[in-house]
Amino acid sequence: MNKILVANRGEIALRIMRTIKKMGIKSVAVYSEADRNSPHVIFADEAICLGPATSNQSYLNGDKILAVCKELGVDGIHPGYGFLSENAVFAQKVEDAGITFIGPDANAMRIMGSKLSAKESVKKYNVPMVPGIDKAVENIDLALEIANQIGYPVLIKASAGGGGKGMRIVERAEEMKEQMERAISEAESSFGDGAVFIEKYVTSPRHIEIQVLADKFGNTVHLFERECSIQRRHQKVVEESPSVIVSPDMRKRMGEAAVLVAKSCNYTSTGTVEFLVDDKLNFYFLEMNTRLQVEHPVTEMITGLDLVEQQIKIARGEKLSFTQDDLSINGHAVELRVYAEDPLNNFLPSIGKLHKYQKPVGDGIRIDDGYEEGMTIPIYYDPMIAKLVTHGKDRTEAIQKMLGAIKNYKIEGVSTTLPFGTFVFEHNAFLSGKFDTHFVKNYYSPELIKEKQKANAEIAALVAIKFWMESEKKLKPVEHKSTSWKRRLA
Ligand code: MV4
Repeated sequence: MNKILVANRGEIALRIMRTIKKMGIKSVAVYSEADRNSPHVIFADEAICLGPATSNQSYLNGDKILAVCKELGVDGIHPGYGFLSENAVFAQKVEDAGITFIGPDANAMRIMGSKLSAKESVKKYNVPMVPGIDKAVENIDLALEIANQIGYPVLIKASAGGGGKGMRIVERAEEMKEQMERAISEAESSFGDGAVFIEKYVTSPRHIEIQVLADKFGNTVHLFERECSIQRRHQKVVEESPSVIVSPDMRKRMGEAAVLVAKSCNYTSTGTVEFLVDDKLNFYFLEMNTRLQVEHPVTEMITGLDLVEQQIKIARGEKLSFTQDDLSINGHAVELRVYAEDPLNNFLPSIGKLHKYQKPVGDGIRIDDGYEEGMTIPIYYDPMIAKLVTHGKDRTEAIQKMLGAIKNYKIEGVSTTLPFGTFVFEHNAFLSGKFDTHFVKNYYSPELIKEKQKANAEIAALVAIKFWMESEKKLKPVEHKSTSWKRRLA
């Protein structure tokens, strides 16, 4: 592979190109009119404008991207995350054009892209799944029968769904009809696929996922877990590895289950197998994400591997150079997603110019970002500014480094989730490890940050007064002199 096009923008495009450069391969950036001056465009060896800012006219325009590849002699495409990364039709077109798609093949993407076909694929293996039905349900009577068998509450899920869309909790039989109809119509309008199924609702789960890596020779390993329970509205905010609740034995069992999920669809490249974990530490396979994920840096920090480098090596037909037994966890890593959102105002997007943008530096601090001081956060895309990742010898050290790094991260011009990060990393539930996917809903209110900012402002005022009084003392001799000087004049 001599030239790779990165079909993405922002921090992930830049992060992928850094590895491409490190491997001595040429990089091609594509960009929209809104991203003309972005770091990923400047960093690339070549860059082509795809069109107007809206994603449909730029980063989602697969045919235009393929035309660019032909023109520039590109032989590999890295899709990053989001945009075209999990589009099986695009992956197939790329392969048909004789270009290497740096990711799994279209067939694995198709199977895992539908939750029902994912369940079907995994069924033959001994992978625990949430009690429920693995077929599309349309009939209310059948739905009621299933719910009676597994017991309320149940959850109706869209097969094509993602991000909780089309998901409905049903507490009692009387609610079934209405919730089924809503779920089906929401699935229909959001995904063009009205297929829904029913599962037992796990009320306070943790979200723990396993990173897998598979080459084209049937070698599949896992790179341990990431704890991703701290999220709001299905948007992850904090991730860490390892998870405090996962014992070596549980890690081994979850890892083996994840490898089986990958093998069930002949998976290649990096992928993530998501599990729900209940309060008794039972884990259940949820779905598989067939892309490089946003939170992959925490896994890189604890394994020492470069996941993009691994993806490229696998794509060009190399065997994994290590086995499961060669892998181990080194220390602990935590990640905070820094969004241009206002945690004091319901996390509303806070678009605008980065008047000040100064990053913390230090041992064990990694920042993946795609902006520089003076740049404007465009309204057209995800409002994530950066990922702040810290690594320490243990969890306490990683968290301490994170709190210090947040303090030294100076962003002005837009509101960010940095103060929310401080809230999480200082919170007792987080520190003790006793939290689940309801953390934000259960513990967070903007008042808690406001009160703290007020207290900090009061401390700052007191410190200022103290300094003022001290400087007054020091000034006194000067005053005295000036008085005598005046007296002398007189
Ligand atoms: C669940 C669940 C409880 N029980 N399934 C949400 C998005 C989708 N990927 C899966 N999700 C869930 N599935 C059963 N049977 C709770 C959630 C869920 C959730 C999962 C992971 C991370 C955050 C979440 C927030 C709310 C609900």
